[in-house]
Amino acid sequence: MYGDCMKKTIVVLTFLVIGVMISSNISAMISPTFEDKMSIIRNEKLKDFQNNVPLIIDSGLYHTYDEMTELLHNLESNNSDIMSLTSLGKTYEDRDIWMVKISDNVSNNEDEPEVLLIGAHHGNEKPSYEVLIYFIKHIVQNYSRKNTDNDGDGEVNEDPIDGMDNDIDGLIDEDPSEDRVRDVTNNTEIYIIPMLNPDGVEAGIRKNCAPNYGPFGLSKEITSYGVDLNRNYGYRWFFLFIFPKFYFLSTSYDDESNVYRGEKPFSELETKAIRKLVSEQDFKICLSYHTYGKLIIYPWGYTKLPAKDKKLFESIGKDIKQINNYTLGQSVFLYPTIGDACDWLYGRKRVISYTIELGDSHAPSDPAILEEMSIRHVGVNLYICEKSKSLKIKNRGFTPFV
Ligand SMILES: [Ca+2]
Ligand SMILES: [Ca+2]
Ligand SMILES: [Ca+2]
Ligand SMILES: [Ca+2]
Ligand SMILES: [Zn+2]
Repeated sequence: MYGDCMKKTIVVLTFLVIGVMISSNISAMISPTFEDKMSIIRNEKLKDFQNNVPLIIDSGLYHTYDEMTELLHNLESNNSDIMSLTSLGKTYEDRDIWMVKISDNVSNNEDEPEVLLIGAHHGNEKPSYEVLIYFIKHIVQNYSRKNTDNDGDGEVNEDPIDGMDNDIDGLIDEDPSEDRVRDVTNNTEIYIIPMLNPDGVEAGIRKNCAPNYGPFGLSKEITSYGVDLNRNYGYRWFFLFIFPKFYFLSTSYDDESNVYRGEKPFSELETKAIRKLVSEQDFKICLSYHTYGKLIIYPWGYTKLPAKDKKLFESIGKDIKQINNYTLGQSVFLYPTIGDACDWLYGRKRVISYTIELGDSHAPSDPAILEEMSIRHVGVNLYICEKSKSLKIKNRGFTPFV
């Protein structure tokens, strides 16, 4: 009797195990889950962090710092009614950190919702500044242009950049709207820092180029160069000491690491510049552009706990996803980090902040891929500007990190 019962149990269990294996395999084959996608990108990126070789690319496709500087000056002088260009300060290698402001009455600080767009925290992530340069050009080129039938089908602005085929002709976003550009420019204030880390861009490296004096700045000699600027923001800084294993490989206090976070919060000129700007302005939404992985990720990055505004992050995130077709989720599930811009912006001031991980590589060499990515994110940027107008969220009072 006992043996029979055992046999039956084993048979049932075997079928159960096989069933579970088959069904989970099938579901993995049908649609890779969020976690599957994340784990593939995670493994690639964590390996990438170990790689300190500068990124060398053919000239022409991507702007150099000097080319961008010249372009922005030209755009400003030809469009000074809606565009201003200011330096947020110098980097270690004496380059200006340029900030573009776009709005009507651009020299006034009007009572309009403010949006912040940042590129190139990491100097080897080329498209992260190109999409923003493209966006600036799109705005100034379309602002005073009359509504145009871009695709010559007799209708005007029938298919704006929103990821949808609005007029059901089989083409997507083929007739961008000049009115939309005007509306956003007239009714919001857009602050764009296309290249936060110009020293890193010129060197083709992730970090900036400032010297380090040991992990905590205690050495008299230079021990290495560069800080990962997107680990240098002052939020939950001490968690690295409390939970070192949780952040292993993605946030480091080893100054030679590619994800070295700096000797203390805001030790770097570039992050200091952002802190000052954010303390003076009242941003509603921020997009921080990076490469790669085709992701839209939002706080928290330091904990698996959900943010208070998780529902809002998800709902705005889904609208962004509609436009760029990226994967949406909480950033900790890519990998846990401390001191990234979005955790700090949201944690300190409740700015609704997303990291956009563009594309499949740090520097695609196909201009068509870059162009498509840029157009998509013109749509994303316009959308978050529009969204900022109806966003009823009270910013927290600014508390600088102590
Ligand atoms: Ca048009
Ligand atoms: Ca048309
Ligand atoms: Ca269409
Ligand atoms: Ca469309
Ligand atoms: Zn990055």
